[in-house]
Amino acid sequence: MFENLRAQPEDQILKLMEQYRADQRPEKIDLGVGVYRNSQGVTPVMQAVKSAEHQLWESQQTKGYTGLAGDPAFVSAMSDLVLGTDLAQARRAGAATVGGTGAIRQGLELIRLARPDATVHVPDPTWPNHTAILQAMGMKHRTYRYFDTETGALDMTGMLEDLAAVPEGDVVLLHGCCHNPTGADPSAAQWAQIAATLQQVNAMVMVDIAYQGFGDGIEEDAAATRLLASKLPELVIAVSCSKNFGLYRDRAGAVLVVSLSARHSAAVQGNLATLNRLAYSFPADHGAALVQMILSNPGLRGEWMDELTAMRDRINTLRTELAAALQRETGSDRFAFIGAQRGMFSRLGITPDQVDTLRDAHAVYMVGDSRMNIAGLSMEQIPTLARAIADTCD
Ligand code: PLP
Ligand code: TYF
Repeated sequence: MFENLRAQPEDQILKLMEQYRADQRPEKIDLGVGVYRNSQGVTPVMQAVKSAEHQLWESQQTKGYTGLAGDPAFVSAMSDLVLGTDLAQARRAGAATVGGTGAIRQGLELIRLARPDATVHVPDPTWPNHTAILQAMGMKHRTYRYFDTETGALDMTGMLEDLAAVPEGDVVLLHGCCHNPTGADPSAAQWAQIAATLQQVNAMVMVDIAYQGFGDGIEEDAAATRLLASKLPELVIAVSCSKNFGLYRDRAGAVLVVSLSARHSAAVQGNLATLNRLAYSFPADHGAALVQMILSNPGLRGEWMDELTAMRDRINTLRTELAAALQRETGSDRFAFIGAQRGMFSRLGITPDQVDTLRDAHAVYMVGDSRMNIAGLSMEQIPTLARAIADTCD
């Protein structure tokens, strides 16, 4: 029967990761997969995570099953981290998932159960997995304008026009902060306009938030999601702990749902538990347990916040320095947006051929759409990178 299988399209980001590993040139620079690296090029286990693991090893009495929605204490801690404490608890539901990707999948499954015919509107561009998952699920989807490739900034006019035309009951997917792949986020004032438009059209909104704490801070990066939760009757949120807790392979994440009333929340909660059961019964708990311990222990939480701040500061310093180096090398402000944007990613705005040249001639690896993972850089690599980019773009 397996002769019937067709080859699946590869994930371009993960393919690039393999290519980079195989490259023997010592000067190679990896701006591909979205993984944070410190100044030594290492993706570290955070100290707060190490401490929590130590404590967990000492205190954990059982590895017996949690619940279908995972440990409620983890979900509640994540809910407060993302939504704050103002929103009524009775309107909240949620489940632990297998990473942020699992949260996206379960959130979309929930939406499909509630409204099988809805079209999901995603930003152009978006994280390629969004479209791949929607495609695999057979859900209708289309894009809304988001990014101005000329200026490297948000296309606010286009975005608002497209969102205003979303049919009632359709789904709009937004990146809560640190947009992947562009690094272009709406300002607070723009988020207010977006929220007002979504209210008007009565769309079902889903927020994907995978980089809380990587932009301007834990509270700042959650502001847009909290605004939407305060204005809209319903909201689905897919949260990842991969980046901000450095738990990539432990697969910690949560799907959070805000609904109109306690009655709706109970129905949502039951459906989320069933969706987990149908996919993998119980979600993984090790990473979730660490996150729950860190968030509920003031000492660990403080340590985690400090480490996260250092990561954010490093990325933002790299942004400033790279923008300045590119200004010097090119004698233009063409790449100034890199300094102003937030999160791991920016799109350089060069052609696929130029991306190939950077890889072949300069051992610089970035995704084909010219997305760079700024967090993959070291300060020492900036002059070389800026020269290679200036060379290639001449
Ligand atoms: N959403 C976005 C926009 C991402 O970039 C990622 C990638 O890490 C995720 C969700 C989910 O990541 P994970 O499944 O590793 O938690
Ligand atoms: O966009 C990125 O690079 C990260 C990591 O299938 C990632 O979000 C990339 C591809 C993928 C899963 C995670």
